[in-house]
Amino acid sequence: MTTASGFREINFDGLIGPSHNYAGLSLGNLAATMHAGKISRPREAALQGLAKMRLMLSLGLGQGFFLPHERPNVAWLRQFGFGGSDAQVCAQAWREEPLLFAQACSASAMWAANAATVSPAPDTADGRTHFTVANLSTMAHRSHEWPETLRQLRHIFADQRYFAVHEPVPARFGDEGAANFMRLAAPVDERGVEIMVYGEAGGAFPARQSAEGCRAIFRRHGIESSLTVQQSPEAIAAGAFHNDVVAVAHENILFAHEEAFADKDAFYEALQTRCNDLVIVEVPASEVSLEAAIASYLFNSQLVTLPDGQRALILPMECKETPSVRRWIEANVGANGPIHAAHFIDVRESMHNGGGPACLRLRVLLSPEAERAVNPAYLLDARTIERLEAVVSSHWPEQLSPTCLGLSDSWQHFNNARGELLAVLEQPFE
Ligand code: SUG
Repeated sequence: MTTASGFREINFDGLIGPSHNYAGLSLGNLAATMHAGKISRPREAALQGLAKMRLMLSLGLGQGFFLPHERPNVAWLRQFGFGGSDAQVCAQAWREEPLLFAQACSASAMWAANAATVSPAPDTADGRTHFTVANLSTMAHRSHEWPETLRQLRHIFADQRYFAVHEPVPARFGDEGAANFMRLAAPVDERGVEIMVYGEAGGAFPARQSAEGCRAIFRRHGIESSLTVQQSPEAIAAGAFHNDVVAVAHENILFAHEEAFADKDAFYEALQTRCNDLVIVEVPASEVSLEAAIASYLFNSQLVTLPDGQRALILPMECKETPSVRRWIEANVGANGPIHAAHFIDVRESMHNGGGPACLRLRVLLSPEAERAVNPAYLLDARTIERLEAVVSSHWPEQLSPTCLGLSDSWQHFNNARGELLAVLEQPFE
């Protein structure tokens, strides 16, 4: 929705790249582990992502996109001592270090919620929108995304009167970007409370977000009203490798699972004192277990306000197919609010790697002036979506198995597909 002062949120989705595959690279991400070795469908994956973007546009919401990164990432492989031509680097890496090579091929930059943490202008000391690119240092296949993400963000949000794009925090301190960030503000164009959720190491699965990383970002962005909150170890153990698998915030609504936070009473109390008209929509474990929430990605939905002021959840299909989750939605989403409507979408190709609707997008709240300063090449209308669909339909592989990553035909296919994409987009991207 557009506020009285004209602020509105634009979602930037990662266009799913041609190398999308199920290599099982993310320990603690149960969907990805469960689908390891299966055959992926990159073309279908990208079309599903584009259909989501199309739905958002048709609902009257702002929509942008990020380009897929070049894969395999040969420059990264060279850092491991592989040399010669690009093809020689790839062949040697596949032969000698197949896991490393799979990590160099991952299309994981599609999950744009992990691109950066974004503090909207009303919250920051200098009144600009601040971005800190995520270092994603916990997972090898994601740790080499940041240089290209930084480049694209600086290209999109180049106007320093409105935007500041920061480099990642030091890699020793894991940071996974907006997946562990929430903001509560009513109205949205007034100063909000920014929340970052970190994990404590020691469980069976990695805790990807460090508390130091959260606090560093708040300092860099000049945030006055901030909270750093611990994710519950039970949630991480159950497969919530990011906070956005168990909670999401929008305007004055916190929508969260009962077991999302380590000390929810202290957290809710701190929120009550900082957020006007706070509404906590908590889903009790007795109605939806952590396991069902994580399998369905109920909380990885996009909670949005439509132009008529109604609030809607954009949910993955899996929520309809999980009986306890479907029952909760039927009983709690409706005209009496606070969440009025539910839209279900099919993003199964991404879901099988643990990425739901909210993972695929980075939210950026912008004033009208700041929106005009965004590089228009990365903003979508129906015509550009059609162009993207056409290039994906002609050039993205139909199927891919992780064992095919080592074929030189695959690398050529990925490169050609990306080249065709850049050729079809009218504006200069590189
Ligand atoms: O980092 N999956 C991603 C999913 C990211 C979801 N993002 C948010 N929750 N915001 C991850 O675990 C799987 C890739 C593989 O196994 O091949 C992967 O990276």
